[in-house]
Amino acid sequence: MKRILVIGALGQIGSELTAAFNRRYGTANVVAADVNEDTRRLFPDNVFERLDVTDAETLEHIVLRHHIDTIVNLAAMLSATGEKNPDRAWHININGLLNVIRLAIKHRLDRVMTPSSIAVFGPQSVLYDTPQETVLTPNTMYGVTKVVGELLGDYYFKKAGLDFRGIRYPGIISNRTMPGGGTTDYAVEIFYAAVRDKHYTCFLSNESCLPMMYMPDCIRATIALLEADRSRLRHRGNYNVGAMSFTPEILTREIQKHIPDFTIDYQPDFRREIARYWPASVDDSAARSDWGWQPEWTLETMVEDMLRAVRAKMPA
Ligand code: VAH
Repeated sequence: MKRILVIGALGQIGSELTAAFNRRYGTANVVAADVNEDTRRLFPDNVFERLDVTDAETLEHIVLRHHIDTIVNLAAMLSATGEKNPDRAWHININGLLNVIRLAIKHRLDRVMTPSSIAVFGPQSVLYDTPQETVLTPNTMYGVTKVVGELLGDYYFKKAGLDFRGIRYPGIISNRTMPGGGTTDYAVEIFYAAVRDKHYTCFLSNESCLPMMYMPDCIRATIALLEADRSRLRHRGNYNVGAMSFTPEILTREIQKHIPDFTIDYQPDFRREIARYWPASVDDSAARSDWGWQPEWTLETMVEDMLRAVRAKMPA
């Protein structure tokens, strides 16, 4: 693994993963690509390529021009936005991924990584301490595309020897790049509202318990799996990883330890139904045994660090 192409380098995870790759592998070995030109501004020292992941021809030119041997494909339309435009979610999430897979096989790339998500689970899944193996009947197009992505990775691993890796990310909380179009985005928005307004109107209900992870843990898990010894991996694109689980009510009480007069009210929308059939917690024992996963951030330390970072970003 020497030359990494990050597709979706401007996104919530992509922007921080690209920075982490630069620190770990050197900017000369990391090509940042995104459908949005702004990436260039974020990573002035990286080679930047404007790329729509559904454009196979441009993707192939980039892979060949920069001698790419590893692709981390983060391009996806997330759960909430995907429900408003399911056809486009399928097109980006599946046809984009197939372009990456076909190119990786054609040019014998070293490995491909693309996220899965807890969105693969649904009404028939075990939703508490959700196991690695359970019924996957997602109730969003985003979740459907993530199940298909996992199956495609497994299929091409068996049929073509493609080294395909992925993590079922929980909700990711971060303070650099705002998330977009996700159901778990409330857990980021709430910090800005708490600092700015001391009040937040939540689009989920107070008992929507979801697994979450702070971005530093997300980056560490992603790099650990990307670098893991191939022979130790019993799964391909579908490792469960956990760190913490909470409801908006629990998160509110933790924020109130720092902002005592912070208040929340609830005006649930369609995203409550999406969250209803996502796990409250996951069993990540496979990730812990296969590639040494171990979270470092807790609800308490995450809230403290998020408030510190958001306060530093907000005008006094
Ligand atoms: C979403 N943040 O809300 C994403 C994630 C676990 C959910 O995949 O759609």
